[in-house]
Amino acid sequence: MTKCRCAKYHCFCFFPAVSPAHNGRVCSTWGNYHFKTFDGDIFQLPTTCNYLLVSHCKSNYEDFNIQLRRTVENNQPTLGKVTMKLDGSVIELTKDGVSVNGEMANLPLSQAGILISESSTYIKITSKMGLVFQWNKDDALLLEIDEKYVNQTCGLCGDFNHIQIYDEFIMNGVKIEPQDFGRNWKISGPTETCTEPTPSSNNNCETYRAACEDYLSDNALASCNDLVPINDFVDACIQDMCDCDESDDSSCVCNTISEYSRQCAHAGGQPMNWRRNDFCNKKCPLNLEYIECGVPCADTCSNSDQSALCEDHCIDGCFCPNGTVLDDITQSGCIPLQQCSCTYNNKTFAAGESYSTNCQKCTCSGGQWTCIDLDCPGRCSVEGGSHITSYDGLQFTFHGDCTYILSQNINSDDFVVLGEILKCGLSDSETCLKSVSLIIKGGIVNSVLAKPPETWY
Ligand SMILES: [Ca+2]
Repeated sequence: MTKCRCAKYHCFCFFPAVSPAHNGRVCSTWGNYHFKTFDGDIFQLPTTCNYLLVSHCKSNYEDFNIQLRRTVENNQPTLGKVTMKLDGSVIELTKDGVSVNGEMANLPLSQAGILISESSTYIKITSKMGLVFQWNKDDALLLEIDEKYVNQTCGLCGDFNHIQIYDEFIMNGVKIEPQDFGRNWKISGPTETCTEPTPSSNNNCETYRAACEDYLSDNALASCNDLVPINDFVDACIQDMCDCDESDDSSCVCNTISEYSRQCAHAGGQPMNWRRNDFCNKKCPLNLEYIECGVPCADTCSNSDQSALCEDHCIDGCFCPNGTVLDDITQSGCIPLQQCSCTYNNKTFAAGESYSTNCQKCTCSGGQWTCIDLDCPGRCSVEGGSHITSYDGLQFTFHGDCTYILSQNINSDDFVVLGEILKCGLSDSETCLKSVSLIIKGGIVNSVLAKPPETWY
């Protein structure tokens, strides 16, 4: 998505960097028990058992190990629990929240090389080892790993050797069915009960092919069709419609089209809004809009240039309409930047309001303070012959025995104030300000014998 800001006669547009295609490093699972391996195979594994999604298995040290389990809620499969071991930390994700090493985490959280953040749509976990995990808090998760792990992974995401089918669904020349492939990566406790996959018995699924092809080659996804072939997603869509218990079959294909749209973004594409009011509609709070391809680093009142610096590819979620930013100060939804409030000393000021300090007056404009300098008298003092307070309020004691510059203009000879601080008692710690001289433009205009008082301002 391109964002433009326009002045009277010209516009300045931001083109968020589109990262190059990296589908080959992405493993995902979504909706009706669908999985896509790093190497691009798409298969279905309808089970609620615990599975190894991916681990770093061909090395002495296991950098990561991710397990997941589906549950069925309201007759729909969803991701119930994901457990990740990332370089020594244990992260558990459920719909109740995220825990790290057994403690519930407040997001965003950054520790031990792991950053966990949350947007309107996704919980995102980034590990400096080269792993990015995103979960849509519902049915879909997506994992992207660095090329350095090529041919070093095990689990339902496959071996990441960049060769489809081998050695996932053909091993040593023998064809392997998805449920047998899945069984290799099942990790379930001895006492647990979970449903096992059974091959689909429905034979009339092909009747849905035309509808699925239509959904996936919708005009809004036209730019994606060249980047991500629809064939495998058509097959997943057919399974979705075939298994659908809803009165309206089309409501069962939303997750697969969402996944196609995400894969398109990972391939460097920009899916347009394919959802309609009566088809896979998603609601957003306040006046945010659901957009298929929005800049993930959204501009806000307190940080209005984030999107221009964003290097991540677009994601789906709730975003502010063009020309507005998210009001993260008074939480009023999306507003034009010019209407943004500002904060100072934990107080909120509306656009146009101002505050003044001794030396400046600041006015809230577009979420930022615009300040002008005011004439402000500075004051320093020497008291009791040795107690000095600087212009900035620093107090110290100084026992001198000479003439000192008390203050002068650094860059010009506009003025110099000299003070003669001398011993005036029996001990070294008794000093008096004997005289003060004010020199303006190089000439002594006043020389004062300071007795009494022994105080000068
Ligand atoms: Ca492979």
